[in-house]
Amino acid sequence: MKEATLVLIKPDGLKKSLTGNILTRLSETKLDIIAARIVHVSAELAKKHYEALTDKPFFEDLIQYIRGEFHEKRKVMAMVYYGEGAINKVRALAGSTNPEEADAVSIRGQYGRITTKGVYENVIHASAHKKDAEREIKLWFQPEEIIVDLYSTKAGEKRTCNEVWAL
Ligand code: IDP
Ligand code: MG
Repeated sequence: MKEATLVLIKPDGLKKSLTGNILTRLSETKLDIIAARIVHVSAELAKKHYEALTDKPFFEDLIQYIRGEFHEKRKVMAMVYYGEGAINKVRALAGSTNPEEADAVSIRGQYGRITTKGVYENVIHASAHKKDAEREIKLWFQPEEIIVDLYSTKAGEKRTCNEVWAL
């Protein structure tokens, strides 16, 4: 069955000019990109995204990291990949959470590092399972930004593109 997964190129990936390399690696999966945007990450979005890790000792650093506070690039590239086994395919290519333990040819193994402060700068995020993927995609994207109707929406809630722009 086709499924969707959220991929983020984290601020270290953007600062290191790795966007092209990461997209090329991800294209090995033959999955489709069905949504993409560059996001300035608010504290609220960062905390919601990582809400399961609130109690971890590294949580505050993690929020600063994903918001780009350790890098000049205060932005993240968010994408939705879609296709058969998308979640596991992207996780496998991403590699282990700890970049020093990640397979050397995985994306995190190739490009990640642990800073002297102990932050895992592991270059990308990839949803871990279906429930997480749905929760995360709904956090980072509006329905009209995704070209496949993944999840049901409230009736009449779809907006047209030009509504908010001044003429
Ligand atoms: P995942 O990104 O591989 O799904 P999670 O356990 O969900 O891993 O953790 C989210 C993010 O928090 C990681 O990608 C990494 O940036 C950071 N992180 C996880 N564990 C540690 C740790 O032990 N020390 C420092 N940072 C960590
Ligand atoms: Mg996770």
